[in-house]
Amino acid sequence: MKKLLIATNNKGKVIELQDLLKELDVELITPADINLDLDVEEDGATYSENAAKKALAFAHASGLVSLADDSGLEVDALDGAPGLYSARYHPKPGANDADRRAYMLENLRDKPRPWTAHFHATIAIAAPNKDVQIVEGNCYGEIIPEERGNNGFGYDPIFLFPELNKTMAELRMQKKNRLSHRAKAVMNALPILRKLFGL
Ligand code: ITT
Repeated sequence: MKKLLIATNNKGKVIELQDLLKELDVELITPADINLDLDVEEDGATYSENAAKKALAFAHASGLVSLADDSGLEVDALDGAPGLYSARYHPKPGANDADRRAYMLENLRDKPRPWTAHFHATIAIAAPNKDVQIVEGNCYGEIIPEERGNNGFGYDPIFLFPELNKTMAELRMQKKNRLSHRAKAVMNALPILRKLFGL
């Protein structure tokens, strides 16, 4: 059976990627499935560098074709921050998603609205004896000052799709998985994966 490792330690991403990749006729493996505990230092200057580094590290450690996602939220009023540093956007070590959302809102408080923003995802696919392949996706909306919804993860409760008047956290996963930055990146990744696996 053909196997693809979902090379992330973020549980929210794992759930979404399992759903987004389910139409592909391969067995989806998570790091937990193979007891792989790997923490890759994200010291690249770009999403692509970080995504490639993660995909390669997981591919080497597992011997499996590996798909990694490096993503972030870019807020125009914060000059594109936190961007590449979205997972680490808080001065306090050990901060969680809720702390990061509160910190973002604190930093935006005195800025004029709307606080336009977009999510970005870069996906890297690493396979033995092949160059790493990179694809991307974006999705556009705005940050709102109060949290809404319980679905998803990360910044979802404060990221609004104005045309739907719903936050990312108010959407069912199936809907998020039609609109999100990650969904768009996976759409671009599917032809590459089909070719790699000979499907
Ligand atoms: P891995 O590196 O193990 O994949 P990570 O959480 O460290 O997990 P990133 O370095 O790519 O992943 O950080 C991306 C951060 O951007 C993530 O932790 C969230 O804070 C935010 N983010 C990315 N996609 C998101 C989404 O769909 N919804 C909400 N927040 C998201």
